[in-house]
Parts: sequence; structure tokens; C-alpha cells
Amino acid sequence: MGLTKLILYLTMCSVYALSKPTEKKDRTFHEKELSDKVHDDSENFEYDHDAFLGAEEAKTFDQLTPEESKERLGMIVDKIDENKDGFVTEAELKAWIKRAQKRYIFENVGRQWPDFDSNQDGLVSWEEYRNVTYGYYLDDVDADDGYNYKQMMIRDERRFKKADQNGDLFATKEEFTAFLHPEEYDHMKDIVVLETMEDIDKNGDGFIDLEEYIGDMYTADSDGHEPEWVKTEREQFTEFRDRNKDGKMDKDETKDWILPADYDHAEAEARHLVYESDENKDGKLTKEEIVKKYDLFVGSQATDFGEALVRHDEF
Ligand SMILES: *[C@@H]1O[C@H](CO)[C@@H](O)[C@H](O)[C@H]1NC(C)=O
Ligand SMILES: [Ca+2]
Ligand SMILES: [Ca+2]
Repeated sequence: MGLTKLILYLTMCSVYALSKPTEKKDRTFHEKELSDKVHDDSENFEYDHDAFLGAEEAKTFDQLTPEESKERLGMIVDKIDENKDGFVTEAELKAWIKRAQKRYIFENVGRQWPDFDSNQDGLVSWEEYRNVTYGYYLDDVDADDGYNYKQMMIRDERRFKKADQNGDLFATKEEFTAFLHPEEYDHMKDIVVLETMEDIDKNGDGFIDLEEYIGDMYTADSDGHEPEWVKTEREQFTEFRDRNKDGKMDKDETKDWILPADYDHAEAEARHLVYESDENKDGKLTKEEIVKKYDLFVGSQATDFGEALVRHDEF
């Protein structure tokens, strides 16, 4: 198995592993821009850490003791408090999270860039991207291993051309960012909607009907018993998603679902963090309130067994 093939395969495995059949698959882009972690505070606060710090910075905090974490968090709080009145408001927190979000996307693209810019000329051509991602498939087009590489490649090329705004088939870093994170760019939103619809619209009529909508999130058990959330989703579809009540979702209805215009994930996360740490309920946070909840904001996995071993190896 070639290296790029292996990487592609592992990437797809992780994508598929994320959606266990009984768990709901989420097509929306509510939270994806802030972290690739699942937001479930009953499990851990990794999503919040990524949102608050950016993924790279969050990793460096994982190496700190609780005392070190608290100290650095205190310094960060001074930066977030832009008007220096000693309180962090929801608006200041939202602005901070937006900056972390930009950093997260920038880092993510920066990490992948050297893999694709093979000749290191500061541009990623479609040919470079295609060779790196689909080189193995192109070498042996007849290889049949269950994945439809050809279909994926056609889709990638279409998205690449959309991101490549001057049409020279070379992507600048900005254009490549639009390719990898299309949900961040207005001119890419239509193609995000189109790709999503193509995935879900199994009968290919250009619409998503109720069965296709449910079928995408949930594979029926053999006993035919539907979990409660599936029933709720059926109601959601009929009452909210299918706004014009023709029994199916068109392009605009799909767009409102996966890229809702009025949903701001940085704002939602800021509200969440304030709610969780505003001890005296005055609607703003002091440094003490934030540092007290350091595990929510930055955490420290230093007590975790695996991390403890890493630390031990280092010293
Ligand atoms: C892509 O691969 C083909 C076939 O191996 C090769 O001829 C071509 O030069 C490669 N292009 C780039 C930009 O790497
Ligand atoms: Ca359909
Ligand atoms: Ca409709």
C-alpha cells in the first residue's frame, strides 16, 4: 500500500469511525470551525479548549501542570479584557474566540500545505493536489477497494476550480484555504450545499426527501425500533426544514439547515463559557471566575496517565 493511499485510507477510516450507526450524523457546520473535537462537556472539555485557544495552543497547555495552566490563563485573560475594566464580557470573549478560530484554520492549512506544494513554488496546483491525494488510484485505475476514488476526485476538482478564483488551476494559500474550509467563504457556500445534497439525495432527483434525510443520519436497526431522536428529526424535517411544505428540501432549504445564517458558533461558545463560569451571575467574568474554571477554558491533562508518561519521558 503506497503512503498516500495509506493516508487517504486512514483519513476515510476516521471519517467513517466518527459515525457509529446508532449515533446521529451531523451535517451542519455549527461547530466544526472551532475544533475537530466533539462538543460534549460530560466527556471532556477538549472542544472548549480548542475554541478558546486554537488547537495548537491547546496542545501546549496539555503539557502544563494545573498551576502553570492557571498562571498562563491569567495572562490570557488580561489580553481578552480589551477595555481593561477588569471584566471579560461575552462580546470580548466572542472576539477572542473568533481570533482563535482564524488561527485554527490558518494552522490547519499551514500544516497540510507542505504535503501538497510538491515543487515548493508557493502555490498548490490542481495537478499537485491530485497526484498527492489520488496518485495511487491514478497508477492503478482498476484497483477496486470499495471506495469510489474517481467520484471523489471529480468532486475535489470541481471544488478546487471553485476555490481557484482566477482560474489558472494554481491555488494560492488563500484559495487553498477556501478549498479546504469552504464553509468559511461566501463564494464556496453553494458548492458546500451541492456536495451535501449529492451525498444525501440517493434517488438523484435534486431534492432531499424525508426518507433520504433520515437515512443519512440513521441506519434502521433490524428490530425496526426507532430511537426517540429519530422521531424528533422527522418532526424537525416536516415542521422546520421543509419550509415550503412540498415534502422535500431544495437547495435553499438545505443551505438554511447546514449553514444557518443566524447561527454564530463563536457567539454560542462565548455564551456557553460565560454561563458555565459566571459564579455571581452578573453577566461578566472576573479573572478569578475564569481561573477557578481553568479546566473548562484550558484544562490540563497533566494528571492523565498517558500525558504523565509523555512528561516523564521529556525530563
Ligand atoms: C503528476 O504525476 C504525473 C504522473 O506520475 C507526472 O507526470 C506529473 O509530472 C506529476 N505532476 C506534478 C505537478 O507533480
Ligand atoms: Ca432525492
Ligand atoms: Ca421544501
